[in-house]
Amino acid sequence: MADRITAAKVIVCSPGRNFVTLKIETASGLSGIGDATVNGREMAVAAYLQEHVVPCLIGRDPARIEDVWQYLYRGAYWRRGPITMAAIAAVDVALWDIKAKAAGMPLYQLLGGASRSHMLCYTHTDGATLDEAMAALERAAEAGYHAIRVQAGVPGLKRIYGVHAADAPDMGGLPNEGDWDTAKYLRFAPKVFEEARKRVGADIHLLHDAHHRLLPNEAAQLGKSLEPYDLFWLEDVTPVENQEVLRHVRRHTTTPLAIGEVFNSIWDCQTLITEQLIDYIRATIVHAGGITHVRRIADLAGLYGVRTGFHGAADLSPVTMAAALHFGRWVPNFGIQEYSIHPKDSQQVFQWDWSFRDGYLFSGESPGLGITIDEAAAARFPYQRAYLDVNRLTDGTLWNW
Ligand code: KDG
Ligand code: MG
Repeated sequence: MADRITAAKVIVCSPGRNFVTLKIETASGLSGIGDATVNGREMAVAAYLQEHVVPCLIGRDPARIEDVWQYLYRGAYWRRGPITMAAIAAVDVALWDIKAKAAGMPLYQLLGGASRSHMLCYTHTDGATLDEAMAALERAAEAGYHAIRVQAGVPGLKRIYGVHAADAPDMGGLPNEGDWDTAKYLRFAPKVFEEARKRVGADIHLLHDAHHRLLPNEAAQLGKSLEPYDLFWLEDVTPVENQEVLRHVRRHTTTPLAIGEVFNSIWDCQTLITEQLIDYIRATIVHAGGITHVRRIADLAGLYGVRTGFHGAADLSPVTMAAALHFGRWVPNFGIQEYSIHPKDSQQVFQWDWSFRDGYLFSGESPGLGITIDEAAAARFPYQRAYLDVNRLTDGTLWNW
Protein backbone atom coordinates (compact mmCIF):
# COMPACT_ATOMS: atom_id res chain seq x y z
CA MET A 1 0.00 0.00 0.00
CA ALA A 2 1.19 3.51 -0.77
CA ASP A 3 2.61 5.53 2.10
CA ARG A 4 0.95 8.87 2.90
CA ILE A 5 2.01 12.21 4.32
CA THR A 6 0.66 12.63 7.84
CA ALA A 7 2.31 15.88 8.96
CA ALA A 8 4.34 18.80 7.65
CA LYS A 9 5.91 21.26 10.09
CA VAL A 10 7.47 24.61 9.34
CA ILE A 11 10.40 25.25 11.69
CA VAL A 12 11.87 28.77 11.79
CA CYS A 13 15.02 29.18 13.86
CA SER A 14 18.01 31.48 14.16
CA PRO A 15 21.17 29.67 15.28
CA GLY A 16 23.42 32.56 14.22
CA ARG A 17 21.15 33.45 11.27
CA ASN A 18 17.60 32.65 10.23
CA PHE A 19 16.71 29.35 8.61
CA VAL A 20 13.29 28.04 7.53
CA THR A 21 12.99 24.25 7.43
CA LEU A 22 10.08 22.06 6.40
CA LYS A 23 9.83 18.61 7.98
CA ILE A 24 7.47 16.10 6.36
CA GLU A 25 6.40 12.91 8.16
CA THR A 26 4.69 9.83 6.71
CA ALA A 27 2.40 7.08 7.97
CA SER A 28 5.18 4.51 7.61
CA GLY A 29 7.33 6.44 10.08
CA LEU A 30 9.69 8.10 7.59
CA SER A 31 10.54 11.79 7.68
CA GLY A 32 12.40 14.17 5.42
CA ILE A 33 13.50 17.80 5.55
CA GLY A 34 13.90 20.63 3.07
CA ASP A 35 15.25 24.20 3.29
CA ALA A 36 12.91 27.13 2.50
CA THR A 37 15.12 30.03 3.61
CA VAL A 38 14.84 33.32 1.70
CA ASN A 39 17.21 35.67 3.51
CA GLY A 40 15.38 38.78 4.75
CA ARG A 41 11.93 37.40 3.80
CA GLU A 42 11.84 34.25 5.95
CA MET A 43 8.38 34.72 7.43
CA ALA A 44 6.82 35.25 4.00
CA VAL A 45 7.90 31.82 2.85
CA ALA A 46 7.04 30.28 6.25
CA ALA A 47 3.48 31.68 5.92
CA TYR A 48 3.20 30.54 2.29
CA LEU A 49 4.10 27.03 3.41
CA GLN A 50 1.98 27.02 6.55
CA GLU A 51 -1.14 28.65 5.14
CA HIS A 52 -1.19 27.45 1.55
CA VAL A 53 1.04 24.43 0.99
CA VAL A 54 0.89 22.25 4.10
CA PRO A 55 -2.92 21.70 3.87
CA CYS A 56 -2.43 20.42 0.30
CA LEU A 57 0.19 17.88 1.36
CA ILE A 58 -1.62 15.92 4.05
CA GLY A 59 -2.76 12.52 2.81
CA ARG A 60 -0.68 12.58 -0.41
CA ASP A 61 1.63 9.75 -1.45
CA PRO A 62 5.19 11.02 -0.71
CA ALA A 63 6.60 8.88 -3.52
CA ARG A 64 4.82 10.99 -6.17
CA ILE A 65 7.42 13.74 -6.14
CA GLU A 66 6.79 14.87 -9.71
CA ASP A 67 3.03 15.05 -9.24
CA VAL A 68 3.38 17.03 -6.00
CA TRP A 69 5.80 19.41 -7.75
CA GLN A 70 3.39 19.96 -10.65
CA TYR A 71 0.47 20.37 -8.26
CA LEU A 72 2.26 23.10 -6.30
CA TYR A 73 3.72 24.84 -9.38
CA ARG A 74 1.24 24.39 -12.22
CA GLY A 75 -1.65 24.13 -9.81
CA ALA A 76 -1.02 27.63 -8.45
CA TYR A 77 -2.28 30.32 -10.77
CA TRP A 78 0.14 32.84 -9.11
CA ARG A 79 3.30 30.98 -9.82
CA ARG A 80 7.08 31.51 -9.87
CA GLY A 81 8.96 34.05 -7.74
CA PRO A 82 11.36 33.43 -4.85
CA ILE A 83 8.76 32.78 -2.14
CA THR A 84 6.70 30.26 -4.11
CA MET A 85 9.72 28.47 -5.54
CA ALA A 86 11.51 28.23 -2.17
CA ALA A 87 8.35 26.74 -0.65
CA ILE A 88 8.10 24.19 -3.49
CA ALA A 89 11.82 23.46 -3.11
CA ALA A 90 11.40 22.64 0.58
CA VAL A 91 8.61 20.16 -0.17
CA ASP A 92 10.53 18.66 -3.08
CA VAL A 93 13.79 18.16 -1.17
CA ALA A 94 11.95 16.68 1.84
CA LEU A 95 10.21 14.20 -0.49
CA TRP A 96 13.51 13.21 -2.17
CA ASP A 97 14.95 12.72 1.34
CA ILE A 98 12.04 10.42 2.19
CA LYS A 99 12.28 8.51 -1.11
CA ALA A 100 16.01 7.91 -0.68
CA LYS A 101 15.50 6.78 2.93
CA ALA A 102 12.74 4.40 1.78
CA ALA A 103 15.17 3.00 -0.82
CA GLY A 104 17.95 2.77 1.81
CA MET A 105 20.27 4.84 -0.42
CA PRO A 106 22.15 8.12 -0.19
CA LEU A 107 20.30 10.56 -2.43
CA TYR A 108 23.01 10.76 -5.12
CA GLN A 109 22.47 7.04 -5.81
CA LEU A 110 18.81 7.66 -6.51
CA LEU A 111 19.64 10.52 -8.88
CA GLY A 112 21.76 8.19 -11.02
CA GLY A 113 24.86 7.40 -8.99
CA ALA A 114 28.20 9.11 -8.57
CA SER A 115 29.85 10.91 -11.49
CA ARG A 116 32.74 11.90 -9.18
CA SER A 117 34.15 11.14 -5.77
CA HIS A 118 34.41 14.72 -4.49
CA MET A 119 33.59 18.28 -5.50
CA LEU A 120 35.73 21.34 -6.09
CA CYS A 121 34.53 24.25 -3.97
CA TYR A 122 35.40 27.90 -3.45
CA THR A 123 35.57 29.99 -0.33
CA HIS A 124 35.10 33.73 0.23
CA THR A 125 37.87 36.16 1.18
CA ASP A 126 37.68 39.89 1.60
CA GLY A 127 39.43 42.89 3.06
CA ALA A 128 38.64 46.56 3.57
CA THR A 129 42.00 47.45 1.98
CA LEU A 130 44.02 45.78 -0.76
CA ASP A 131 46.57 44.58 1.81
CA GLU A 132 43.87 43.08 4.04
CA ALA A 133 42.21 41.39 1.06
CA MET A 134 45.54 39.91 -0.06
CA ALA A 135 46.33 38.67 3.45
CA ALA A 136 42.93 36.92 3.54
CA LEU A 137 43.59 35.41 0.09
CA GLU A 138 46.98 34.07 1.19
CA ARG A 139 45.45 32.58 4.35
CA ALA A 140 42.80 30.76 2.29
CA ALA A 141 45.42 29.42 -0.12
CA GLU A 142 47.52 28.20 2.83
CA ALA A 143 44.39 26.55 4.30
CA GLY A 144 44.22 24.39 1.17
CA TYR A 145 41.45 25.99 -0.92
CA HIS A 146 41.96 25.55 -4.65
CA ALA A 147 39.42 28.20 -5.61
CA ILE A 148 38.99 31.52 -3.81
CA ARG A 149 36.59 34.43 -4.27
CA VAL A 150 38.30 37.79 -3.77
CA GLN A 151 36.40 40.96 -2.77
CA ALA A 152 38.21 44.12 -1.69
CA GLY A 153 37.12 47.51 -0.40
CA VAL A 154 37.33 50.22 -3.08
CA PRO A 155 39.29 53.35 -2.01
CA GLY A 156 36.82 56.17 -1.44
CA LEU A 157 33.81 53.89 -0.78
CA LYS A 158 32.87 53.11 2.80
CA ARG A 159 30.74 49.97 2.68
CA ILE A 160 30.45 47.68 -0.31
CA TYR A 161 29.11 44.20 -0.92
CA GLY A 162 31.29 41.30 0.16
CA VAL A 163 33.58 43.32 2.42
CA HIS A 164 33.02 43.23 6.17
CA ALA A 165 32.50 46.75 7.48
CA ALA A 166 33.32 47.42 11.11
CA ASP A 167 31.77 50.88 11.17
CA ALA A 168 28.20 50.29 9.92
CA PRO A 169 25.89 52.94 11.48
CA ASP A 170 22.99 51.73 13.60
CA MET A 171 19.93 51.60 11.32
CA GLY A 172 17.55 50.68 14.15
CA GLY A 173 17.01 47.17 12.86
CA LEU A 174 16.38 48.29 9.25
CA PRO A 175 18.70 47.39 6.35
CA ASN A 176 22.29 48.66 6.40
CA GLU A 177 23.12 50.94 3.50
CA GLY A 178 26.17 50.50 1.31
CA ASP A 179 27.62 53.06 -1.06
CA TRP A 180 28.65 52.62 -4.65
CA ASP A 181 30.56 54.30 -7.45
CA THR A 182 31.02 52.18 -10.57
CA ALA A 183 33.83 54.29 -12.05
CA LYS A 184 35.95 53.92 -8.89
CA TYR A 185 35.26 50.18 -8.82
CA LEU A 186 36.13 49.64 -12.49
CA ARG A 187 39.46 51.44 -12.03
CA PHE A 188 40.36 49.46 -8.92
CA ALA A 189 39.25 45.88 -9.71
CA PRO A 190 42.10 45.03 -12.15
CA LYS A 191 44.66 46.21 -9.55
CA VAL A 192 43.18 43.75 -7.05
CA PHE A 193 43.57 40.80 -9.41
CA GLU A 194 47.00 41.84 -10.64
CA GLU A 195 48.15 41.76 -7.02
CA ALA A 196 46.24 38.54 -6.30
CA ARG A 197 48.05 36.71 -9.10
CA LYS A 198 51.39 37.97 -7.77
CA ARG A 199 50.54 36.63 -4.31
CA VAL A 200 49.16 33.18 -5.12
CA GLY A 201 50.54 32.39 -8.59
CA ALA A 202 48.74 30.85 -11.55
CA ASP A 203 47.34 27.64 -10.08
CA ILE A 204 44.74 28.93 -7.61
CA HIS A 205 41.35 29.61 -9.21
CA LEU A 206 40.26 33.20 -8.56
CA LEU A 207 36.61 34.28 -8.59
CA HIS A 208 34.89 37.63 -8.15
CA ASP A 209 31.28 38.77 -7.60
CA ALA A 210 30.12 42.09 -9.11
CA HIS A 211 26.75 41.54 -7.39
CA HIS A 212 24.42 42.93 -10.06
CA ARG A 213 25.85 46.47 -10.03
CA LEU A 214 26.97 47.17 -13.58
CA LEU A 215 25.35 48.38 -16.77
CA PRO A 216 25.97 46.15 -19.79
CA ASN A 217 28.86 48.13 -21.23
CA GLU A 218 30.48 48.51 -17.82
CA ALA A 219 30.23 44.76 -17.40
CA ALA A 220 31.95 44.26 -20.75
CA GLN A 221 34.72 46.66 -19.70
CA LEU A 222 35.25 44.83 -16.42
CA GLY A 223 35.39 41.41 -18.08
CA LYS A 224 37.94 42.70 -20.57
CA SER A 225 40.11 44.40 -17.95
CA LEU A 226 40.26 41.20 -15.88
CA GLU A 227 41.22 38.92 -18.79
CA PRO A 228 44.99 39.05 -18.04
CA TYR A 229 44.33 37.56 -14.57
CA ASP A 230 42.60 34.41 -15.81
CA LEU A 231 39.55 34.35 -13.50
CA PHE A 232 37.67 31.11 -12.94
CA TRP A 233 34.57 33.29 -13.12
CA LEU A 234 33.15 36.76 -12.87
CA GLU A 235 29.74 36.61 -11.20
CA ASP A 236 26.47 38.52 -11.57
CA VAL A 237 27.83 41.43 -13.58
CA THR A 238 24.43 42.93 -14.42
CA PRO A 239 21.00 42.89 -12.76
CA VAL A 240 19.22 39.67 -13.67
CA GLU A 241 15.92 40.92 -15.05
CA ASN A 242 17.25 41.22 -18.58
CA GLN A 243 19.03 38.18 -20.05
CA GLU A 244 19.54 39.76 -23.48
CA VAL A 245 22.09 42.33 -22.24
CA LEU A 246 24.54 39.50 -21.74
CA ARG A 247 24.89 39.29 -25.53
CA HIS A 248 26.79 42.57 -25.44
CA VAL A 249 28.97 41.48 -22.51
CA ARG A 250 29.76 38.16 -24.13
CA ARG A 251 30.79 39.74 -27.45
CA HIS A 252 33.43 41.79 -25.69
CA THR A 253 35.09 39.49 -23.19
CA THR A 254 36.29 35.91 -22.77
CA THR A 255 36.32 36.14 -18.95
CA PRO A 256 34.04 33.25 -17.88
CA LEU A 257 30.67 34.43 -16.58
CA ALA A 258 28.54 32.96 -13.78
CA ILE A 259 24.98 34.14 -13.21
CA GLY A 260 21.84 33.18 -11.42
CA GLU A 261 21.87 32.86 -7.63
CA VAL A 262 18.59 34.82 -7.58
CA PHE A 263 16.96 32.83 -10.39
CA ASN A 264 13.85 30.84 -9.52
CA SER A 265 13.14 28.91 -12.68
CA ILE A 266 14.43 27.58 -15.96
CA TRP A 267 12.75 30.49 -17.74
CA ASP A 268 15.00 32.94 -15.91
CA CYS A 269 18.06 31.45 -17.59
CA GLN A 270 16.73 29.95 -20.82
CA THR A 271 18.29 32.62 -23.08
CA LEU A 272 21.52 32.72 -21.10
CA ILE A 273 21.92 28.98 -21.55
CA THR A 274 20.66 28.37 -25.07
CA GLU A 275 22.67 31.30 -26.47
CA GLN A 276 25.74 30.24 -24.45
CA LEU A 277 25.96 33.67 -22.83
CA ILE A 278 27.26 32.23 -19.55
CA ASP A 279 29.68 29.52 -18.48
CA TYR A 280 28.23 28.65 -15.06
CA ILE A 281 24.65 28.58 -13.81
CA ARG A 282 24.26 29.61 -10.15
CA ALA A 283 20.54 28.85 -9.63
CA THR A 284 20.37 26.43 -6.76
CA ILE A 285 18.05 23.96 -5.12
CA VAL A 286 16.40 26.11 -2.43
CA HIS A 287 15.60 29.11 -4.63
CA ALA A 288 14.77 27.35 -7.89
CA GLY A 289 12.12 24.81 -7.04
CA GLY A 290 14.13 21.95 -5.56
CA ILE A 291 15.94 19.00 -7.06
CA THR A 292 13.13 18.24 -9.51
CA HIS A 293 13.39 21.65 -11.19
CA VAL A 294 17.12 22.32 -10.86
CA ARG A 295 17.73 18.97 -12.55
CA ARG A 296 15.89 20.35 -15.60
CA ILE A 297 18.02 23.50 -15.53
CA ALA A 298 21.23 21.46 -15.24
CA ASP A 299 20.20 19.17 -18.09
CA LEU A 300 19.44 22.13 -20.36
CA ALA A 301 22.76 23.70 -19.35
CA GLY A 302 24.58 20.47 -20.15
CA LEU A 303 23.35 20.60 -23.75
CA TYR A 304 25.06 23.97 -24.20
CA GLY A 305 28.34 23.43 -22.38
CA VAL A 306 27.24 25.38 -19.30
CA ARG A 307 28.32 23.91 -15.96
CA THR A 308 26.83 24.19 -12.48
CA GLY A 309 28.26 26.58 -9.90
CA PHE A 310 25.59 26.53 -7.23
CA HIS A 311 25.05 29.36 -4.79
CA GLY A 312 26.22 28.21 -1.35
CA ALA A 313 26.47 31.28 0.88
CA ALA A 314 25.93 30.74 4.61
CA ASP A 315 22.35 32.05 4.36
CA LEU A 316 21.40 28.88 2.47
CA SER A 317 20.94 26.35 5.25
CA PRO A 318 23.05 23.21 5.78
CA VAL A 319 20.02 21.33 4.39
CA THR A 320 20.52 22.99 1.00
CA MET A 321 24.23 22.22 1.17
CA ALA A 322 23.43 18.54 1.80
CA ALA A 323 21.09 18.49 -1.22
CA ALA A 324 23.59 20.38 -3.40
CA LEU A 325 26.34 17.90 -2.58
CA HIS A 326 24.24 14.87 -3.52
CA PHE A 327 23.25 16.70 -6.69
CA GLY A 328 26.86 17.66 -7.38
CA ARG A 329 28.04 14.11 -6.84
CA TRP A 330 25.70 13.00 -9.63
CA VAL A 331 25.26 15.86 -12.13
CA PRO A 332 27.42 15.23 -15.22
CA ASN A 333 28.08 18.94 -15.91
CA PHE A 334 29.26 19.86 -12.41
CA GLY A 335 31.56 22.89 -12.29
CA ILE A 336 32.17 24.08 -8.73
CA GLN A 337 30.25 24.50 -5.45
CA GLU A 338 30.33 27.68 -3.36
CA TYR A 339 31.16 26.82 0.24
CA SER A 340 30.66 29.00 3.33
CA ILE A 341 30.94 27.82 6.90
CA HIS A 342 27.62 28.09 8.76
CA PRO A 343 27.41 29.81 12.16
CA LYS A 344 28.66 27.55 14.95
CA ASP A 345 25.27 27.27 16.68
CA SER A 346 23.71 25.81 13.51
CA GLN A 347 25.52 22.58 14.41
CA GLN A 348 23.33 22.31 17.51
CA VAL A 349 20.22 22.43 15.31
CA PHE A 350 21.35 20.43 12.26
CA GLN A 351 23.43 17.23 12.24
CA TRP A 352 24.93 16.39 8.84
CA ASP A 353 27.24 13.85 7.26
CA TRP A 354 28.77 15.90 4.43
CA SER A 355 32.33 17.09 4.93
CA PHE A 356 35.11 19.36 3.70
CA ARG A 357 38.68 18.11 3.28
CA ASP A 358 41.76 19.45 1.46
CA GLY A 359 39.79 22.05 -0.49
CA TYR A 360 37.07 19.62 -1.62
CA LEU A 361 33.54 18.76 -0.49
CA PHE A 362 32.28 15.20 0.05
CA SER A 363 28.65 14.10 0.21
CA GLY A 364 27.75 11.64 2.96
CA GLU A 365 26.75 8.00 2.55
CA SER A 366 23.82 7.68 4.94
CA PRO A 367 20.37 7.03 3.43
CA GLY A 368 18.54 10.14 2.24
CA LEU A 369 20.05 13.61 2.40
CA GLY A 370 22.19 12.78 5.41
CA ILE A 371 20.96 15.67 7.55
CA THR A 372 18.48 15.91 10.42
CA ILE A 373 17.01 18.74 12.46
CA ASP A 374 16.82 18.72 16.26
CA GLU A 375 13.52 20.51 16.89
CA ALA A 376 14.18 21.10 20.60
CA ALA A 377 17.50 22.75 19.74
CA ALA A 378 15.79 24.82 17.02
CA ALA A 379 13.31 26.11 19.62
CA ARG A 380 16.23 27.48 21.66
CA PHE A 381 17.11 29.83 18.76
CA PRO A 382 13.96 31.82 17.91
CA TYR A 383 13.60 33.86 14.70
CA GLN A 384 15.23 37.31 14.72
CA ARG A 385 14.10 39.81 12.11
CA ALA A 386 17.03 40.66 9.83
CA TYR A 387 17.47 42.25 6.41
CA LEU A 388 19.97 42.11 3.61
CA ASP A 389 21.59 45.48 2.86
CA VAL A 390 20.44 48.10 0.41
CA ASN A 391 22.86 50.10 -1.73
CA ARG A 392 23.06 53.74 -2.83
CA LEU A 393 25.18 55.69 -5.29
CA THR A 394 27.27 58.39 -3.64
CA ASP A 395 24.60 61.00 -4.57
CA GLY A 396 21.95 59.00 -2.68
CA THR A 397 20.28 57.26 -5.65
CA LEU A 398 19.11 53.78 -4.67
CA TRP A 399 21.09 51.18 -6.64
CA ASN A 400 21.17 47.40 -6.92
CA TRP A 401 22.74 45.75 -3.89
O1 KDG B 1 21.22 36.22 0.34
C1 KDG B 1 22.14 36.83 -0.48
C2 KDG B 1 23.52 36.23 -0.36
O2 KDG B 1 23.49 34.84 -0.28
C3 KDG B 1 24.35 36.67 -1.53
O3 KDG B 1 24.50 38.06 -1.50
C4 KDG B 1 25.71 36.01 -1.50
O4 KDG B 1 26.22 36.87 -3.67
C5 KDG B 1 26.38 36.01 -2.83
C6 KDG B 1 27.27 34.90 -3.14
O5 KDG B 1 27.75 34.88 -4.27
O6 KDG B 1 27.46 34.05 -2.27
MG1 MG C 1 26.80 36.17 -5.60
